[in-house]
Amino acid sequence: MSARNLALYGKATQSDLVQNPWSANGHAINAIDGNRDSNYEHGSCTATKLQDDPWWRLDLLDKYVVTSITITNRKDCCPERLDGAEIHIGNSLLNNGNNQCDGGGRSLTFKWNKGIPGRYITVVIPGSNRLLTLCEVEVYGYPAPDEFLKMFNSLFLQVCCDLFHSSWFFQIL
Ligand SMILES: [Ca+2]
Repeated sequence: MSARNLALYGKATQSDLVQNPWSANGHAINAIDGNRDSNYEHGSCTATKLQDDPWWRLDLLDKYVVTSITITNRKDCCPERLDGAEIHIGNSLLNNGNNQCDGGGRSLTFKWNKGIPGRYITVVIPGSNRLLTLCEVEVYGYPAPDEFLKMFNSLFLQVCCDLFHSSWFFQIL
């Protein structure tokens, strides 16, 4: 099947933006506008205010088999904010380290051979006084057959900064 970015057809929300002084540029939909521009001031990235456990969530509006996800981090400043972010992919809504890492603005992709059934993609940074920024989230997959939904549970990933290599990676939680 041809790859289609399902995120473009979904709905995005986030925990809060109101008290972010640059809120005009940080709406949740900016991570699914089809644009990886990683300069926050260009208006294609999201940002929550500083808060406990900030989150961003995508509702694909139907159940899909998700075969890959690509996230793009901010480049013009502070890419380290994303370190430790957890990504949950699944069919239910669940409740939702601070080091230096170079490599802002890069796009990070995780692929699954068999795919994960999912309607909701939630990104959360656990911890107090954190700020979540995403410049783009792309989700690829195809409509889920009924039998597939019984075979697998949801999946948790974590975005990590490898300080030794100054690089980013996903790990499965
Ligand atoms: Ca964007």
